[in-house]
Amino acid sequence: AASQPEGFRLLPGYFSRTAQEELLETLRMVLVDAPLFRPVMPRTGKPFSVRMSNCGPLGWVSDINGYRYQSVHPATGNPWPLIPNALLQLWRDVAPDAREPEACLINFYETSAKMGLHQDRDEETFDAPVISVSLGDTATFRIGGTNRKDPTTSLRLSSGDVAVLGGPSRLAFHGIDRILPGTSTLLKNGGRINLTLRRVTRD
Ligand code: MD5
Ligand code: FE
Repeated sequence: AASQPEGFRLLPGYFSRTAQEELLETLRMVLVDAPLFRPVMPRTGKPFSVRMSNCGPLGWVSDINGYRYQSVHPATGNPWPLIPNALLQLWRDVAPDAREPEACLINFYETSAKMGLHQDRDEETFDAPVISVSLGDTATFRIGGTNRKDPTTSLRLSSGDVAVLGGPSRLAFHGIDRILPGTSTLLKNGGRINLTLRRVTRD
């Protein structure tokens, strides 16, 4: 669509049902090591409606002091688990020329959770794309331009879909308006998992 920024690519059904189940099983092990935590907004301390964790050398966290990438889990103090091989393979397939991803943010949405319109700009470099994987219930995703006031378009992200945000779309405003309950049988208790692979440093 006209208001969808250049460089945005949706790859519907990239992961088969079997591949989704295998990835989910691997993620469950990751989340034993690095449990979901509920971040809070800087300054206000207002809790996010999503819970999060990470894998990779760096993980994104938000607390009263700000947003940042750090090498350890905020609650356990342990290094984040390794990024699962299936996700490294995805990155190499979709972004073969980019440096390896350093962070994989794991977002868990209950049916009532959402994510307001924002840009991802806590990374040192925006050269690499952000690559997103959706698992579980379908989400209504909104994406605009690089200015908050730019017009937005809404599209659905379903289980197994991959979204690639490269080029100008790397700094596009985006958010999750709602989760559509009962749209997937992948997660027994419903809800949605989103994985975002990112390059963080310039080294
Ligand atoms: C999600 N996650 O589905 C959303 C959207 C986040 C986040 O926004 O920061 O964890 S995934 C699609 C996405 C991810 C990162 C950047 C952009 C889109 N983008 O630049 O448009 O949990
Ligand atoms: Fe984002």
